[in-house]
Amino acid sequence: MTKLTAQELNHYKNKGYISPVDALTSIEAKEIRDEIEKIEKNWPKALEGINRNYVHLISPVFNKVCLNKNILDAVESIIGKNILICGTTLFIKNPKEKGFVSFHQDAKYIGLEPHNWVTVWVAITDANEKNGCMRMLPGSHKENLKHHEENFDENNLLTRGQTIKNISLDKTEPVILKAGQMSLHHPKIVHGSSLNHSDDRRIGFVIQSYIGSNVDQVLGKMYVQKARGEDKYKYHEYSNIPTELMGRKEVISQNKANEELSKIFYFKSEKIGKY
Ligand SMILES: O=C(O)CCC(=O)C(=O)O
Repeated sequence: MTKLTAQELNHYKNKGYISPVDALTSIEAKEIRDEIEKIEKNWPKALEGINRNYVHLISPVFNKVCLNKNILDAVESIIGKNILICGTTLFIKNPKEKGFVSFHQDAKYIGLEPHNWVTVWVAITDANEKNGCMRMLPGSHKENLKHHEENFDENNLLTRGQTIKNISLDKTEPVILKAGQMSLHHPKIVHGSSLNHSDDRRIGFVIQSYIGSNVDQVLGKMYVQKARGEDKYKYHEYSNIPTELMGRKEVISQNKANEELSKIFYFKSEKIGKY
């Protein structure tokens, strides 16, 4: 059991995130990296743009991560025992590229209400200050949703380049993880990440997010999968479970889900971004 300890849970409640928590073994993390690199080699566009989302629908290996017991035990400590998986995203920063993530709050544009949900960031490679790990502004989850400027910067890995301005870096805390460890963060915590200055990739497999079955999608439609417990609310449509890497059925499911996701991401947006 890796249920969060009382101390870890207090950290989450006070600061809005908890890390590091053990999730996968380093061998399992390497298997995920291999799966990513196999897809990139054989289907070069398959993880690009909007396709970096709902990746658990195209690969049984990714899907298995979402059902990992260590992860679900920790998630259960935060949102309770009725857990749905409602999305995954790969956040990859390659060396020498200029990718960054501006400071933002996840709850701003995602339409998941109430905020009984949590995002799990699983490190597939080590994540540290050199390669642009996430940084959290502790306690910011207790504040309201903030104004975000929509900059659509082409190196910003967020959909609209949504940015909360004037966050002082020295008030933020780095989320340093070894490959296989995870962090869990609150829908309203202010967080972001900077450039990768290392010689290797920085890869996060992000379950975005685990939601309690009482959480509805108020801006559109999301496809879910049951992770644990009961879904007595039945707010969402269920996705197919992948049985084959990049099979026809799998790709159709991902495309359908991403088409709906795009409508949520760009709800009332003046422009459509890269993702
Ligand atoms: O991977 C990153 O650097 C940022 C990811 C992020 O913003 C998130 O998981 O909510």
